[in-house]
Amino acid sequence: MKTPVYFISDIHLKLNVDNAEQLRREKLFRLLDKICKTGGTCFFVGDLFDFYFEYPDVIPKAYSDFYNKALEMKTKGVNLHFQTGNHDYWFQDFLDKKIMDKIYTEDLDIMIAGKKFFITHGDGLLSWDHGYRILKKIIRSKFFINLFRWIHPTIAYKIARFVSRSGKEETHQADYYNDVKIELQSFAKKQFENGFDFMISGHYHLGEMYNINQGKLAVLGDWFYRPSYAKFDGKDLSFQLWESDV
Ligand SMILES: [Mn+2]
Repeated sequence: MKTPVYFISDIHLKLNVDNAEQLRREKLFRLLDKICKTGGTCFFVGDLFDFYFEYPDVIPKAYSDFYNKALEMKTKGVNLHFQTGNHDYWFQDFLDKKIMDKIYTEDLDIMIAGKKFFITHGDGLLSWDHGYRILKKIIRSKFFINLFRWIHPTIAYKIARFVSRSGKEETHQADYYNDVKIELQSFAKKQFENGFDFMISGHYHLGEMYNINQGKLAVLGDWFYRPSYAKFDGKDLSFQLWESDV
């Protein structure tokens, strides 16, 4: 994988492009332009889209500016890697062949410039996520996807908007975030004991990096409250908040 590698996750590009969404995208595109200047790899660690469902002949049009930006990055020599999250694993050949250079649907164990990385979107990782892990198997099954594909796109996207809206209500107590932090850190500690140097996770929207023994765990931030990214320069991993004025 070409270095430097930039890790970004949980952008949740929306289906409804209002003013706030437009500003969020401009902020993201400013970072993507910056990445074009250094080259390397831009690695999206899941939930790039709030909802993505591709049909053999139909793609979601709400993301057309992102497709353009992605193609521009590729022509400037940036490689685009994408690990699917829980909001955007229903891709087909448009995302796979035209937009991204590489797509991963599973957790990734990879060497980059001599360092061992564990890269995961992170959904289903927590020890108490039993029910979710079963649901994840069902909604990612070929059977479920083929069934959903026969719903007219207008209706399918109406369902998606509804599910996405109802998901917004989900806010957690500080205790929850603390439990998540502890759980992720103990998971990472085991990975580091098993020879990994770095672990990258999205999904939990923490936007923080932790030093654990000799390893580093980056839990990336979402692009609503804590726009951020991690950067591997070929030697070390650093974490950056991406403020609006940068
Ligand atoms: Mn997620």
